[in-house]
Amino acid sequence: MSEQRVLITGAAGIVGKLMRPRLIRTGRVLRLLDVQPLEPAVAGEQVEIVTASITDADAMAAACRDVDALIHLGGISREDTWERILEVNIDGTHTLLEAARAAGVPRVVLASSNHAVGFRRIGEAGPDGLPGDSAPRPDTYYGVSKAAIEALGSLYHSRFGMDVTCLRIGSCFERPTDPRQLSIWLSPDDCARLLEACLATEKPGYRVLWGVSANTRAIVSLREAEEIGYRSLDDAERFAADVPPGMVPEYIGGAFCDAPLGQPNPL
Ligand code: 15L
Repeated sequence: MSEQRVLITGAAGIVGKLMRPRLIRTGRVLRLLDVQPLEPAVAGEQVEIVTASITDADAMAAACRDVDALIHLGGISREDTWERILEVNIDGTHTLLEAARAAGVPRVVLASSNHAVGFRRIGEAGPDGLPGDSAPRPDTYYGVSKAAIEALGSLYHSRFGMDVTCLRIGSCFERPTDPRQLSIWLSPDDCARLLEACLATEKPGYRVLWGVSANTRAIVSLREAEEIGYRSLDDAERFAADVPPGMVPEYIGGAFCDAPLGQPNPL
């Protein structure tokens, strides 16, 4: 059987770094791409390193060559000026999807975010939690860009038959650090499980789903993720005693909902 080549953008970012060791598989080559420098491959690691911006069309055309699946984690990961969000997150994703389409990449996973629906009230959907594909209610320009990324994915699926799964990622860090994250934490191991499900499921079509762990204090639905075979094995609750007490916010986006619009967020 031939090797599977998976292109991961944003590989030097928080989630990208957490995924690198977790997505290594026999028979799989990870093509890791970022504007920032990446650690070179260590012995036995089937890894190709590409230093490039997703806004560079020629570089993306080269990066998408011979790729079986694309995991797009790249871009600005928090609030910034409208110009920067537009250029990097929206235009950059368009440039990348165009390159993927031209190269015939059949399967794409797009990192969306809880901030695409940040102004949805916690609990508004009742005990089953907010569905994975609820209509966008962005909390920032960053959140708008995630809604736009989901829309671009939908367009590329409908026009070109590309399989596109958009993940509304909660808080993907080593551990939750505030009360809101106890509800929307995505453990790194669960993130890798979810990505493996996205890579393995047959004919996913176009989907939008939540990327969170099976947290005791869940506020969003795992139904759509479970439909593609995701099974969470983690729960933020085991860290609850270490999380400083505080108010659970009114909205899913938490502090993003109050952050000054269009101002680079230092967090
Ligand atoms: C995100 O979308 C950000 O990329 C990440 O840095 C966190 O802020 C996360 O959301 C969150 O809401 O915790």
